[in-house]
Amino acid sequence: MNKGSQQHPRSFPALTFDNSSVALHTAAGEWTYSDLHERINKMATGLLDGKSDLKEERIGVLIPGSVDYVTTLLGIWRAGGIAVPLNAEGALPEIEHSLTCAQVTRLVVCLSLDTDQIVALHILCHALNIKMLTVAETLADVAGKLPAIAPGRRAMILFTSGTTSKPKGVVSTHKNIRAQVTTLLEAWGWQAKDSIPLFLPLNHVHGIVNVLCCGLWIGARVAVFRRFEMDLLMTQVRLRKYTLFMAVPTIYVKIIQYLESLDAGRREAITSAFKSMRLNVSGSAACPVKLFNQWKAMTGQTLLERYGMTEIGMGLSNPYLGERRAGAVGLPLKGVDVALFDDDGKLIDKEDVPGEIRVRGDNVFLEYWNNAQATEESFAEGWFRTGDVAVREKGYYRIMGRSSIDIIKSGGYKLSALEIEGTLLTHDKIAECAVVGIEDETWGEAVTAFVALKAGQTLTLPELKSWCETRMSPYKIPKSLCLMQTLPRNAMGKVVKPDLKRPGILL
Ligand code: MLC
Ligand code: AMP
Repeated sequence: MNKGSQQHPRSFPALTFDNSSVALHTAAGEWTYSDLHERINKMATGLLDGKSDLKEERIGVLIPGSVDYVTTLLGIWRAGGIAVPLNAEGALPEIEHSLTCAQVTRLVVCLSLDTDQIVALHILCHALNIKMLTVAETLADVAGKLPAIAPGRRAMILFTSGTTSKPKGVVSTHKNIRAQVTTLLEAWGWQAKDSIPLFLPLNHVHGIVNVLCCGLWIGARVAVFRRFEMDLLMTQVRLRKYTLFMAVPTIYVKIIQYLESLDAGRREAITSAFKSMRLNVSGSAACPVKLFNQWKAMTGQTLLERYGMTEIGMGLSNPYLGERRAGAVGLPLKGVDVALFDDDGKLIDKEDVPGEIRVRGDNVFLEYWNNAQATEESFAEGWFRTGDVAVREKGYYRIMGRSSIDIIKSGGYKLSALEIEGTLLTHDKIAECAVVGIEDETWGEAVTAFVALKAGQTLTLPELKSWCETRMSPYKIPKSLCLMQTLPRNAMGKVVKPDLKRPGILL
């Protein structure tokens, strides 16, 4: 039978498989689809622990990329729980916020995390009355009966930064995830014979939906890395292990820098391997035209840029077959309604007129967890308001920016300036501060802190960075610090952030 045509009889995830084909390749070994199904079913049975259905219990997942991560995520789905994937490299206060906000009752962790982190997690879980588990101790000896899951049920909560200070929990249903996956399978011609590396963080849709779920749904081979490791990854690329490659622009920038550091022979072995792939995709942040052209010149691959968001999965994509236009994000994916609206909420039907991107469809999330007000505010007449501004030019959408200056995209991560400012303001020496994203070739935007100190105080960047280490994820830590007497404010007393974003401000 044709691999990929065989649907697993369970509802979601409908892994397609033939028993012997490899589903996951990891540093610890390979798992065929049948091994993986068995392991997931044992995990689901273990999580159920005699119950018939987890009934949307929130279960946290704090496991780096591995078979244990996949087993846990899909085990929770299969047992009727809501998976709450967390940033394995996150700072404790951030993990605490996610656990508390999502009302997590059990947390599955991996013992290979740093010992100090495990101890700190133990203390935190104890204080929050959360049971901490490992995969090994949860797996049942034999798989038992598992519940049938209706597609409208909640499956996952992912945390996303917004314009308020703390990240919100985005709730997706099984139906949402199915819609997000199936549209990509068709749009990008996924096949069971595909092979893809997965090195992106596993608490965001790019890694979870676009790579992992798409790969496992179609019956492809997914090579899971614990994190992005250039040498290891490039060795596998050189050995022509992959047909597909999906990454954020920063990763393409870093690969180009890496290739430029190699001698001609080693560089050629890797660039020709990229060339032989079926498809290279870029997304999660704007792909500069310069990068698009550099990648094409170096590897012969025309990057396919697409646009997405945690709340919608993917919305717009350049075509797999057809013109892939530099600097543009293409057209609405099948099954996804996309339209632009002006400031008065009127639909824009003309080309070349910018407006907010709004999205409708089965792909759009259900709600922000426990935050009816934020959910209500983010929809208008059934359309989800992305806060991104775009224009349609010769048929294709082009992203122009975001309606809020307080959202920063750094290396594909969406960050809230207000959240970072809130933490910085708890520093003893800081009187006032404003955080902005300054354009940066590697990161897209680099987190930059403008700070006015309390009288008589001094502060250096290394000092600030080390203070931030236990308080925020590494990628939120300011890359630059600019000390000012006072911050520029308007007549209303509000910091004039556009002034701080002016090119050359840091010189
Ligand atoms: C790491 N650092 C970052 C950073 N990532 N700083 C700013 N922004 C980032 N994104 C810090 C490190 O802590 C370190 O700090 C220094 O930068 C250099 O680290 P590195 O080792 O060179 O970076 P690395 O660990 O390799 O990480 C880079 C990366 C990672 C690009 C691989 O950021 C990444 O995986 N980004 C992808 C995020 C993602 O998946 N987003 C999708 C969201 S979903 P120091 O001080 O120690 O030197 C979404 C929807 C959609 O957006 O459309 O897909
Ligand atoms: P997140 O909330 O982490 O899912 O990030 C989603 C945001 O990433 C979107 O709202 C956009 O601002 C941005 N984004 C995703 N893809 C692109 C792209 N191709 N070009 C520009 N911005 C993008």
